Amino acid sequence: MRSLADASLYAIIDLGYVTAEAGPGILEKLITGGIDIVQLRGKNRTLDELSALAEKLLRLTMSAKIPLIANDHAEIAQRVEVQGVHVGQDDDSIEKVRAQIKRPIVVGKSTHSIEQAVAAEREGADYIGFGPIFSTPTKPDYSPVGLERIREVHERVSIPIFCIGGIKSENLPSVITAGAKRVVIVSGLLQANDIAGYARACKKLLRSHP
Ligand code: 3NM
Repeated sequence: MRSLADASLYAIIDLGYVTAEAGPGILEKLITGGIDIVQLRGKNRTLDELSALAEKLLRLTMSAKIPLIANDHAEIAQRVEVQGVHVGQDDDSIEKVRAQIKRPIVVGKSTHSIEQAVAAEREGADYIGFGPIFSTPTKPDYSPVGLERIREVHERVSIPIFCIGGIKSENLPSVITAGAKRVVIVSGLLQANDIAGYARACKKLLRSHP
């Protein structure tokens, strides 16, 4: 299984962009393009629906040896052997999620400021999302943190940091130049005409700036 330390490109199967039926086919393309880790995100979907899809996605991620992370719901990780759970600022604490799951799992947390990033590391997160870097329709109610904070968060936090929010292949070089080593790309990947090619191009940019 690929480790977080070796991961630079994080994709999300977001049911705001793709249907559950299309999810596995899209994941295959993302895997072909070389994504390192993937999350299942479906706001306002039932646990039954998300767990059934997680089961299907897990078959693909297991054979590709990359982690599958469930967004928001520790219950999915109780039903399906996903490798991790991602929580937001308003979700359950990391401690509560770990206590709920009887096996070692990865727990990631969304952070939207340097203070939240430092607090998430202290709270025991395995990685953080940091953003939104740019404004994004995928998470419309958040103001962007901006490129300027990227270097600072890397100085203050030592767990893996995945910059997120409005990142596309076009602006990825500016995000990397600002100090990012790892990114999450949602709509850019899911709406690409050639998903595998888009992922491959982003991976190449991330690799060329170790
Ligand atoms: N979380 P896109 S920004 C899911 O800042 C999510 O925590 C964010 O989608 C955060 O790549 C975001 O389409 C949306 O902009 C990312």
